[in-house]
Amino acid sequence: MPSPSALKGTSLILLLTGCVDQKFRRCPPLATTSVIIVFHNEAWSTLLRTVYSVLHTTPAILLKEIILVDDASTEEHLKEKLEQYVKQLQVVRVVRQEERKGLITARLLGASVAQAEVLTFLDAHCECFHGWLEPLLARIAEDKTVVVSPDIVTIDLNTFEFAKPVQRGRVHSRGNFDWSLTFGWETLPPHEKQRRKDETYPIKSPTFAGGLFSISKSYFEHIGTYDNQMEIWGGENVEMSFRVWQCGGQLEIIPCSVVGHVFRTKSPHTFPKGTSVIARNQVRLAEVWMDSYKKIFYRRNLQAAKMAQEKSFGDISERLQLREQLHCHNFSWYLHNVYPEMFVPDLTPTFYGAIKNLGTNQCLDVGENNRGGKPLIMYSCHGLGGNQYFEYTTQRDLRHNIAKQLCLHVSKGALGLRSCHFTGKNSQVPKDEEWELAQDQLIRNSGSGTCLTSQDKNPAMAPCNPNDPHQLWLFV
Ligand code: LR7
Ligand code: MN
Repeated sequence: MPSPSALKGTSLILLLTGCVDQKFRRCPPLATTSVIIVFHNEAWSTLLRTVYSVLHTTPAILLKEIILVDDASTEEHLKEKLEQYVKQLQVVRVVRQEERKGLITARLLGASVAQAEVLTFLDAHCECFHGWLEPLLARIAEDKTVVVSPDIVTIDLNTFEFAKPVQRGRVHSRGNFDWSLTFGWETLPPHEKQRRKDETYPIKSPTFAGGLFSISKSYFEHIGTYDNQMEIWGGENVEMSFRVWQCGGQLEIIPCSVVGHVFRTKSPHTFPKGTSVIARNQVRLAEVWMDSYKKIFYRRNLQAAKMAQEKSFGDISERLQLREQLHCHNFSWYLHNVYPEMFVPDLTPTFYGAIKNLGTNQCLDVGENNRGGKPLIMYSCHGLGGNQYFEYTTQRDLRHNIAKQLCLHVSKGALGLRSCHFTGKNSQVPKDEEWELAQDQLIRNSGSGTCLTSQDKNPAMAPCNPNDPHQLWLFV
């Protein structure tokens, strides 16, 4: 039988002291919850570890049931054997999605049969820590328009250990997104630190990871559950984040609730229709929630742009109707009020795309995994955006900004890539990050007065010479 480390009396170190002192009302008791765990071909040990950790850490009075939703797994151990095994656990049952459609419709199936007042979703490779549930339910009891996530701790992929508190530190994170619509984590901005009266206080979060959360069942229905035409994996967490905020709800991380999750380095799932379903899910969310800001996303994902143009992302009329019915705010409201720290690139940059060199017919390219600091390269123009995507902005910097905002600069005569100095508020473009794009097709750096060239198949800086074709560039 799996033995969750939470039971070994390891330590309460994972919990903040203020959390240990918290009391929760017994009369009337908090609402009960249905825990919904969706899975596709999950390993027996991790799935059961998740189930047992819920059983061992949740007061029986609060736990209505655990619903395991099988998204058409093919592994033998997840069939009859699993069903027989969980019978002895009484409050656990298995429901099956016959056709492999992904985690979104699987969660919807689980929610549709759930009987408790609050739904709690978990991934199938989690471990709940002592006292994880009460703070989530207590917050919903205060305000049922709040969608709450636990503080998610990493379970090591190889050893299956909880990350040590030292590694975790006392630094809290919140969820964000970038303009390729990828979810990420960031540290709290100063105003959020000030707003919180003590360390047990909920953290407001612009987006949520989406796998581990509790929500009032009636609020889940009110706010439009999920987009049931999203398939397999991806995008639904960003969709729900925008929707909850724009339509009057809130997303919070509750630091006193701790749940471990096994973070994997790559996706273990098959995608029966290919991975383009991720872009399709993202286009659906961009079309419904992002207004004209969707253009910023499309410039960064040409596959998505193509789907949007060809209208091959399915029917979204029901979702648009929902936005109408709930009188939701627009995306600009979300950016200003929920995530004012977000840098919004030009809606219409002066130039954008790949930068092609007329001497070599190759394109300027940031190379693999360049998050600033690595040298740029010249590479065959592939027309896919990605590492060859640049924007020449209204403030005259040259950005590679699919995820992070990275700027071309010249220091000590050399071309480089680094985090942009211009971030919107109270900031300016330094001369070494400023570029002049003149009629003569030269790309001139304002600080050094030198021009971008392709030298021995590498991008470099040189004294400007409009007669050298290696110094002539074109946005394509
Ligand atoms: O086709 C599928 N069918 C499924 O049932 C694909 C997946 N699944 C199940 C899978 O077995 C798992 O239980 O869905 C769950 C999530 O899939 P993972 O664990 O492979 O992906 P992930 O941990 O990267 O997922 C994160 O992003 C997803 C985007 O669609 C979902 O929102 C996940 O819920 C989310 N996980 C978390 O938020 C946990 C915290 C990690 C972070 C960040
Ligand atoms: Mn997961």
